[in-house]
Amino acid sequence: MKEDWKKRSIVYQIYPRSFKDASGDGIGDIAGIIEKIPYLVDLGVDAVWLSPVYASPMDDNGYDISNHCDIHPDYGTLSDLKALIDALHAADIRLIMDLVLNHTSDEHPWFQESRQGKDNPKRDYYIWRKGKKNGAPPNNWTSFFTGPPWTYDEGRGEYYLHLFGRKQPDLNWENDTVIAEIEKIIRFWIDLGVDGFRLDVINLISKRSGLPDGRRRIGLRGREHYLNGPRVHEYLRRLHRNVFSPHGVMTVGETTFVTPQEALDYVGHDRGELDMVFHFEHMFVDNFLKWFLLPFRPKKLKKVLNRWQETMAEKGWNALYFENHDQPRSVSRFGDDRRYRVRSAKMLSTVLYFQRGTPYIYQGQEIAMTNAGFTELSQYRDIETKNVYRLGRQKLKLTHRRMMKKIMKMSRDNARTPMQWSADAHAGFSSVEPWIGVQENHAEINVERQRKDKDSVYHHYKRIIELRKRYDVIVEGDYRPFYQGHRRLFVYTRNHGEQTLLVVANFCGRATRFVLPAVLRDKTFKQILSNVKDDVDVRRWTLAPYEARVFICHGATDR
Ligand code: ISL
Repeated sequence: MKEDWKKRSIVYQIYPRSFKDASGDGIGDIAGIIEKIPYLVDLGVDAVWLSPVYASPMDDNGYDISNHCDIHPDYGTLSDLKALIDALHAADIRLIMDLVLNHTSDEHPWFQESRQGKDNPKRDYYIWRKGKKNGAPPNNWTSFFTGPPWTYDEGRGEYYLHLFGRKQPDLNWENDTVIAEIEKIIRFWIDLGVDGFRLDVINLISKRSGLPDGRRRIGLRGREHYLNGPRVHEYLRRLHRNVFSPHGVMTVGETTFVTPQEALDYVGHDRGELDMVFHFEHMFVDNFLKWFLLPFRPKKLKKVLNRWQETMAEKGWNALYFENHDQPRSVSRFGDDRRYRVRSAKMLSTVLYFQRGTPYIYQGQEIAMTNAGFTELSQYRDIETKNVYRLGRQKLKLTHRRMMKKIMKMSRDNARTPMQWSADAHAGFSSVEPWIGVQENHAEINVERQRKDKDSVYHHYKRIIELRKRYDVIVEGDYRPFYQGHRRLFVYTRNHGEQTLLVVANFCGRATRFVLPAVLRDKTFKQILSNVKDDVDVRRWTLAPYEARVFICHGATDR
């Protein structure tokens, strides 16, 4: 990756439905985002990744697009979006749009035409197949949102493929005209002034020809035929050559189930494809196939993160994240959201954001918002959550209690509750009842309160962002892990020229002893960040529960 800003930027993800409602209808909107730009400036972020605001029937909260070049009226208009771009740019913040290119909504005009069949010029825009002789779907695959990924269309008399919901038909990238249309859409947004794209499930766009049956017994059956499919790299190189690279826009691909080695095929400096990818390996350390819960073991998380650091090293670039709109809140998941909410949230951000890569912060993470805590199914809005409940109850015959336990831990709605701006009614998010419940803990956990409190999680995030801007070693330095086999300590150094940075963290609720590794003993460290008050002797000390400290080697010069 050549362009420096992509490596140096701190990106803040906004899930527009839940960020800020300015219009007073209970749904967040673009005007609300504009209102909060001073907040983003105060936090110190350099770019915003905006989850979809396009026209959509909202079956999957906008990840089902019915017009890529228009805005959903819930959020505003195209001119509101232009105003957002201008206002962000005036504040020196870049805008990264979320683009869903694997599928569209079934309400997209392309699909409406495509389903008319034979003589329609768009008949091959999607993946249509005849059913089997007995009328069964064309193959045995399963969809990400449970059930078969095939729906029969009466009018056309064929099945269409949808790896996600029934209302999210997959586009046919084998059709050159589809790619040309996609390029047009990308150019449209570049011309409007956006600076980059987050590409939704981009490693699923190429399906093996013949769409053969899958072999897996459980989980996503058929995935070997479309994960990192046969032509995916060819397609991405084409987009890179034709639209991304001529404009220097940033690209971050969402690539599910990739290993670090496979990720290098997307982000390797010599590949000409993407700048970085979101991988999922660390999102699977406390579960099997998401819904089978496993106890969280910090060592497993550490192992995954270390492996990504070491494999990317000089060859690629990492996207650093613990949260997004699809994942539970990190403090509830990897920290302790009861006894040590503040300290463990600070520890998590410390461990993650001093690594090599571009940091992504998901709205609310910077104040350590917790999981939703919804106990009734009726409180949930998410399509995946509802489908999984149905599958668990009907097919697997699990009890209501058992399903609710899984959902309370893993539902995507955990991260989609309204942003907690203040202790006011509806958490200061809206003047009316929001589309999804506000958490009761907003009285205690909110932006207004944390901005006033120098010891808050918010101020810890601010400090991390300042440090990343001040010390080159945090962006450029290479990564070296220590204590790799330890169950609780997370320790690493970053090195760049004369600068050495040391991160020491205790990933658990018990005190833990640390001794400085021998190779670092000749250095003189000074502390630059911590989540506890007292001073320590860096050579050896006992860390309190969830304690985390960052040191820099003397002689390191400010940039
Ligand atoms: O959320 C998930 C659980 O881990 C995934 O199965 C998720 O659906 C997958 O990572 C793809 O996510 C992206 O595409 C989906 C959309 O629902 C998600 O919100 C989006 O981030 C379909 O467009």
